[in-house]
Amino acid sequence: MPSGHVAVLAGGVGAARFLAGLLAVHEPSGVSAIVNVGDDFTLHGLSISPDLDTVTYTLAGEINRETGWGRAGETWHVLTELGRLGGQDWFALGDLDLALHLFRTQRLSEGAALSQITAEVAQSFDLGLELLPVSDDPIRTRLTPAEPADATEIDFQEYFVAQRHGISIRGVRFAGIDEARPAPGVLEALRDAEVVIVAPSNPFVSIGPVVAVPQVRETLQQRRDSVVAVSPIVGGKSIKGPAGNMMSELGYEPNAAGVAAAYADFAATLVIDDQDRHLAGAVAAAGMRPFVTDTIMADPDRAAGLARATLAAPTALEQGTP
Ligand code: FO1
Repeated sequence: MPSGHVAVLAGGVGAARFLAGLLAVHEPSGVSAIVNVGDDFTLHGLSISPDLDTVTYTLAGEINRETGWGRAGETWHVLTELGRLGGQDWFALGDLDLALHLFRTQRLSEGAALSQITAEVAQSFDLGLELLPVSDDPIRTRLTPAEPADATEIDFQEYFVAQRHGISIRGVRFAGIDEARPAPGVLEALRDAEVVIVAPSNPFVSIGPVVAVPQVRETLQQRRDSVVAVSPIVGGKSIKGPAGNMMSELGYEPNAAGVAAAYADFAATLVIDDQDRHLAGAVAAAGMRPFVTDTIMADPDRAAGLARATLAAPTALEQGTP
């Protein structure tokens, strides 16, 4: 199993659980997590970075385990009062969580970069790993509803939270992506890591914005053989969130073979679940080497097992072990 540096491309809940497993089997100082910022938005004048915060709270042991986002032991005084006033309470910001948004917003107004603020927050929670937003520049995921035919784009959180990802979509765009630069440390981590892992996150709206940042995809393509992805789709469904439906809507097969088609140009190996063993041939036909194991992270031990298997996958495949 690789003992050198590991870089992980990450979205929200699934990636956070995977990273927690990875830190149980690998030295935290040898891990760089490169996190999606396409879900970021501004509400109540506050800068909110849901995926960075989900990773932070999960690794700090402070995550709300039922929702997978927000703080454990949270209180909701501000949100309740906001609702009473007739304010915007559709996006649930708890009292403890609000403190982080106040801190981030204030530091941004002072001119600090998101990567700097993220490092300060990670340090305050004693996370141990290098936590990086993929970019300090604003990237905003925007989706076009499938209906009506003249529907205009909506913001990611409008789709995900306000509409409960209950509508079909026909397009995804990352506003700001052409001007976005990789945050300091991102390309270095991607070039220098012994292995790059694509965490089990939504290929289109979590990993999509990360690999769309200029130079990121190209950097991965140059070292494709040591890039390993974990399929977030098991048995034709996403473990959490809308990835399965979104794949069909965007013209991909809603299974591990569809994930392989989305990643094959920059990742050589795809870790798929035992339940999807029958798809190994289709994954290979889509251009990735399948590695079959248990990918369900129902508890910390299984998340650690998945991290260990993922790290070992490229070598195991080269040595011919299934
Ligand atoms: N997701 C929801 O479904 N409803 C919410 O009210 C909500 C609030 C929220 C607050 C802070 C935070 O960091 C995340 C929050 N999320 C909420 C999750 C978040 O919108 C999504 O999980 C991600 O953007 C998708 O990865």
